[in-house]
Parts: sequence; structure tokens; C-alpha cells
Amino acid sequence: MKRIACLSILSALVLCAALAGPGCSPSSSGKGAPPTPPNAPAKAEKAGPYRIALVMKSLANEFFLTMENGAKAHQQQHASEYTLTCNGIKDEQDMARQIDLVEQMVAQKVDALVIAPADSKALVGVCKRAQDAGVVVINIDNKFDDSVLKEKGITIPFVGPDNRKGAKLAAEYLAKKLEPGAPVAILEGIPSAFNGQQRKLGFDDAIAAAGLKLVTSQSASWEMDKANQVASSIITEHPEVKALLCANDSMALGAAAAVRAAGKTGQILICGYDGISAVETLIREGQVVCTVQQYADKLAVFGIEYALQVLRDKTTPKDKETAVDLVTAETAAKK
Ligand code: ALL
Repeated sequence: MKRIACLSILSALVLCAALAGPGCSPSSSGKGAPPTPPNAPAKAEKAGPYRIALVMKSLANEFFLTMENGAKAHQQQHASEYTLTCNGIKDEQDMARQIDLVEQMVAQKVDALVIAPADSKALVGVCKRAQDAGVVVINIDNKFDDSVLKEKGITIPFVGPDNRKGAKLAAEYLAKKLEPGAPVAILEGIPSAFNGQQRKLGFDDAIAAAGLKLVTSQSASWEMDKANQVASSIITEHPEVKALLCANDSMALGAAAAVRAAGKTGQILICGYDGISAVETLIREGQVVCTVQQYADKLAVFGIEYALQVLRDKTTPKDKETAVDLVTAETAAKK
């Protein structure tokens, strides 16, 4: 029995390290917190800090590193209240890996799971299983699909921004720099992510309001390399294009490289979404017009605070809308 438990822990450690990459490992922030054997009694029966797991998406994306660092800093200030396990996936689209991670956290009997789901529908089932096992689940960043939640008969509190509003902010600012009728293109996130869908709608709102012409809208799956390829082919197929509206900053980085390679920096305007430092640098250099700061470091912290609230009070908090702010050369200069 002992041997089986040891093997499970060992394989969990190996799997998680492989998935998470550098800087994020099981109990990486759980200062001194020993891993709980799979068959340990439920947390409610023990004294000591709660065990919270943060499950994110691609740790190759600066957005999630910022999120992880924010969560770790919070845990260090509240070390007596909870320990933290951070996990992420390597590939933005690897839903199966993210499902595995949740299952692993449930097997480790964490008290709460704070999750930024890679897909708004595909992760609901495993989160229901987590809830059924007594784990408190809080959804951050990318909202679960309401119809799937309803179908499964569950409620999961959500903490995150109004993505349509945020995307509209960026696109409106960019539109002011273009003539009415100017041809523009959108680089979308993963189509099955609700926040990606909302950002596309926010861009559409601003494009319609400014009378711009949308020549194409294509997914680049949130990824820099994919965005680089997609943007390059858009520039080739639509040489008249005047702007690339990117639904996240990783894709804005890829688009900016494509525009540079085409020798069109400043002629094809770019906006992003996330507020990562790499894009802020490009904004200062005039390669990107604007992005939307969505405070990745605070998102997970709000989710953790919600989880602690549920664990302590046994109440279900309402959804919480978090801030989004436009980042431009002017706002970056004031920093
Ligand atoms: C979203 C986040 C960020 C991020 C993207 C990529 O959920 O809000 O925009 O860049 O995921 O995974």
C-alpha cells in the first residue's frame, strides 16, 4: 500500500514537473508543505493551513508567470492560512493536460482549486468531479460556459474582467489613428475560450463604430509563433491591411515580428491584450499602439481570496468583475 502511495506521489511529481516547466512545481509555493498522500483524510478533518492549487495555462506566456508570481507573493504573506501549489501547461491548447492536472490536484486532496481554464466547456466536467470530491473550485480569467455549467447542475464563482469591454477599449484607441474604411484584420484566441470570443466581439464593436473594414479574422490560438505565421500570410494576402487587432499580447508579439519582417512597422498598427512587459516595451518603441492591462498578478489572488472565503464561511461568493485598463505610449511614459 505504502509502495503504491509512494509511486503515485513520485509519478505525480514527475508528471507535474514535466508539465509545468521551470519555476512551477508541486507545492512550489507551499513553504514546507509536505505532499499529502492520495488516501489522506479530507482537509476538513485536519488542523493547519488550507491547501490551494492554482491551475493555469501556458507558462511560456508572461501573463501566467505574472499570475503565478502574484499568487506566490500573496501566499508568502498568508503562509499561516494556506499553502499553494502552482501548475501550468506547456501548450495553450493542451486541454487534456489541464484536465490531468486537475485530476492530480483532486487526488492530492487539495482543499481548493483556482483555475484559469484553457477551454470554457471541456474543463467543466473535471471541475464537477473536483467539487463532488469536496474541493472548492473558483474559476478565474476565462469564464466557464454558462450552458455547460447549467447542464451539469453546478455553480462555480468567476473572477475576471469583461473581455468585450477591454477589447473595445484597445480597438477604439487604435481606430482613432485610422481613416474610416481602413482595412483591418483580427487575430483571435482559441475559438472555444469564452474570453477569446468576447474579445473578438469587442474588436467587432469598435470596428463597426469607427467604420473600419474587417478583411479577415483568424485564430492564432493565443500563440506567438502561430500569430507570426498568420500575420505574415495576412500581410501577403491583404497588402493593403492597416491594422492587426490581436486578442492577446503573445499574438501581438508574433504580429509585430511579422510586420517588422515585412518592413511595415508604423504602417500596420497593432494592438494587443494582457499588458505584459514585453509588449509595453514595443509600445514604448512605437511597434505596438496599445494593449489592455488585465492585472494577471491580481487575478489569481482574487481567486485565492474567494477560495479562502468559501472554505471559511461555506458561502458562495458572487462573480467578481476585475479591472481592465488601456496601456498606451502615454500611459507607459508616466510609469
Ligand atoms: C487568456 C488570458 C490571456 C492569455 C491567454 C492565453 O485566458 O486572459 O489573454 O494571453 O489566455 O492563454
